[in-house]
Amino acid sequence: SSAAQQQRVSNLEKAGILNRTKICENGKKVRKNWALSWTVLHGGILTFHKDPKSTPAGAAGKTSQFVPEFTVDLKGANISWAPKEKSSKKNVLELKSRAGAEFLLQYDTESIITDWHKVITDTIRQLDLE
Ligand code: I3S
Repeated sequence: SSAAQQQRVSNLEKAGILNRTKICENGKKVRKNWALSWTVLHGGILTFHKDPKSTPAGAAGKTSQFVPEFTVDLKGANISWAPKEKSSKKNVLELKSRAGAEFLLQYDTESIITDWHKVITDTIRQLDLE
């Protein structure tokens, strides 16, 4: 992969709050557990941080929101709008990793989820060129 391509991937960065759940792990369905999560895209890796409410430290209102819970390597991943049967929520994206994990990403404000869709799509495309 060229330095120029790596540069283009590292320029694709974003962070914000998303509603997300894992739905599949190693190709096996897992129970949904929707949670609002601090979500960071950096260097072609998407990181979902822990729901602060899910930990004792979080209940105390402190730093657990910065503890990573899941990371997804976007190299070879796939993102699309989720079909209706995947969720009753609106504005749902489906992210599938090459390693066989699947996540749903959701946010009621359309512009927010649309921006994530675009930056994740652009990142996957750049990584495909490497
Ligand atoms: O795909 P499902 O099973 O209908 O997903 C719903 C469940 O995870 C539900 O929790 P329970 O497993 O306790 O029933 C959640 O509360 C719902 O939010 C899930 O569906 P949506 O349509 O919101 O993705």
